[in-house]
Amino acid sequence: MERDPALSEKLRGRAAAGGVGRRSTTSCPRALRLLAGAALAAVLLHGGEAGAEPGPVPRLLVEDFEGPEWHWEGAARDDAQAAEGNASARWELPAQPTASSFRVPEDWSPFDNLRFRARVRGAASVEIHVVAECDDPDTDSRDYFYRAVTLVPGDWQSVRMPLESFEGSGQPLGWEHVDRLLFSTEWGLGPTPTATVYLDQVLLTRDSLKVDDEGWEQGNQGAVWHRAWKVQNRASGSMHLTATPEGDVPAGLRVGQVECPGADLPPGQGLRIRLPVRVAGEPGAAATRRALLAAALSGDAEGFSLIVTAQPTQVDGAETPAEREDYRLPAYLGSLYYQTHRPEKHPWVWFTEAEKRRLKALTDEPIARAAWVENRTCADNAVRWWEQAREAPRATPTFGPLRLVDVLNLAAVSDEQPYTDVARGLLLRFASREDWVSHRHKPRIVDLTSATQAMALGMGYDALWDRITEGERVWVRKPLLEKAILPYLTVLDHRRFPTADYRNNWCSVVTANIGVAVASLLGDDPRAAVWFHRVVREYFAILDHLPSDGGWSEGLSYWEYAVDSLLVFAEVVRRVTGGEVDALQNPFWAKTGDFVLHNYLPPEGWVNFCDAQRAPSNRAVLLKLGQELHRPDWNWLATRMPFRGQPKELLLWPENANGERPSAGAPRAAAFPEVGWVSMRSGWDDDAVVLALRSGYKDPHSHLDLTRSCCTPSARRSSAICLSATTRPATSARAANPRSTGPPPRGTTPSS
Ligand SMILES: [Ca+2]
Ligand SMILES: [Ca+2]
Repeated sequence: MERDPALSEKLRGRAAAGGVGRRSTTSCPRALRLLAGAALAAVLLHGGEAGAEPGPVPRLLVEDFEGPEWHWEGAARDDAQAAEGNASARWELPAQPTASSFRVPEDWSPFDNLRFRARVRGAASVEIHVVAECDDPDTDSRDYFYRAVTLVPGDWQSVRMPLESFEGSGQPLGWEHVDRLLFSTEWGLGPTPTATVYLDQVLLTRDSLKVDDEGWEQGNQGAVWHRAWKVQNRASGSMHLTATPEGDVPAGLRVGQVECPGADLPPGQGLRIRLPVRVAGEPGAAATRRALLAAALSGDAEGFSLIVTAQPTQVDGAETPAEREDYRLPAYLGSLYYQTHRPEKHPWVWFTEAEKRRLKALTDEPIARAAWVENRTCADNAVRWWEQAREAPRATPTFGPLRLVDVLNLAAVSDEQPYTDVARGLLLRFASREDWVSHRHKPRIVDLTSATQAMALGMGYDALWDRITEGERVWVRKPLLEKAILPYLTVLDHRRFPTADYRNNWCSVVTANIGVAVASLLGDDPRAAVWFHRVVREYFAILDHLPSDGGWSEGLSYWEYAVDSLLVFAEVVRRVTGGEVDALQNPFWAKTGDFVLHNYLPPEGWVNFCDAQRAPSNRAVLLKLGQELHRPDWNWLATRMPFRGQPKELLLWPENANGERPSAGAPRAAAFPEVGWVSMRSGWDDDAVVLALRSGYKDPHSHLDLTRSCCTPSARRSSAICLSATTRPATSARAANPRSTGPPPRGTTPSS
């Protein structure tokens, strides 16, 4: 490989004092997230079950509570109440915490929904878990899918639960092997009210319609856009469709008449539903752009949907009344901003010409030297692997996908053609990986590993777009969609973990990394603007739910892991929108660097109430925050941290990284009340004494013991006393989080 000797000198060689640390042998996944437009987001409730007669849609009766032989534990047959037939199950709360049966159909996989009827006699709503056990006898505990649902007092209600909205716990064998059905008030749902719950008519059903969101298409007249969906009839009979708008249209946008061919849709046939949307102003005008931006950032933009109603066409002589089905198709109208504002050509996020100049300038920064040396080492290891594996098409890389970013960095600053060639080869190899989700995180369908892979591939796809053929682009896009973006959107649709668990590092890492991948597809896929809009909204929801005091309950290590990903995506959003959307204006950023600063134990130690042995070590995070928030004391801290991070840090490295030690008059104490954490110090010199206290909610990454104090081993001269106390977790914090009702997610360490 031909090399520029001067550059090589800068990028390799011996580390400067305090420079090169050891790179961990495990790669540190950074997740990405994307949103997909699974349109069947909502759990729709409506009455009028048609009974046990086979209707036009495949369905299977699980239980009608009519049979002579009773096999339910925890519930009794009731002949006075019935939603269908003559009997139901009577479940007395709180005396019987669960009602369950082993006599259920085994294979649920052909169906989309579990449905049942329920009636609550009592003063308050009852929150229950519905659990489908599919136990693997080779694992110690029971393995199952579960989901919470709230039943309200009053008349019989119908509950429809999409099977894809269920979370897995343990290693469930799959929907083909269900062996038990439970209704339960246990697993962290809070106090169970006194109530009688009647259950009846438990069914497995299939959706008649398959709905695919097709995103945005531009109309003939330039100013008109169409939101489009494709709908297919999977039922055995014809369906009559109508589409009705529901909800408010964001200010500045106008919607026209829904185009939904009203004719009967024969079985197996599909049609497109289109919603014309235009901006109420001059296309391209500044006011129009502002209106679109406001729609993208306003919560109102989420309110508008189409309700598609499918009515089976009555068959002559049929005795069973045809049953109507409703489908909610969220329009996400605010996404029009990203559709009309997408960049013109690749690369538009990373490794643009301006970005290459920044990276090249960074090779002269002494403080970045260790990162470059590490980058060169990692990239050259990848090149060596590639040279051996090039002729073995089935060989998949023995290292993590972030190595692709290392190679791209080198390609950007060195102009050495082999790095570009190897990056292209790695991009295609990583795309062909069979499993994107780590084995130990299954049955999750998105995890830190898959999101990190999506981010790296998204960066590579954007950077190498004009170096690969359209066939190769499809080769990358397809798994990127099917193995990362669409699963993430399914999880987001149903608010499954990690989405909405805002203070868990998974939520930040997965959302931000999927977002990077989606950004790379803007302009290449008509759905990407919708996905990007949804990721950005989830991203801002995360920022709004993080502690306003800047603390992080999971401690410094997870703070760094999550904040790194959040910062990278903030930069992506800036670049995609030309700076019009700037997440760094969010108040979360104003104080969060202080969380690290005030827990610094000079010269190289940290106050530690959590698993945080290696952290913090990513200097770029603090440097970026210091520059953006005008905090030279954060920059100063960054320069004192040993480099143990990833070369990926270089993506965030700011141009001006000058730091200043906190002045003598600077605050020497900081409180982070939302995470129950206080740190005080005698000063900012290396012989400072630090006293830190922690109390309150104990999350899975904390290490607190009641009434026990611990001394963090002092690094050389300074010393710290850390005191902690625990309290029971707040009930509300658990009740708000369906994930915490099952076992905690496994493998949440940053080095997964
Ligand atoms: Ca019944
Ligand atoms: Ca088991």
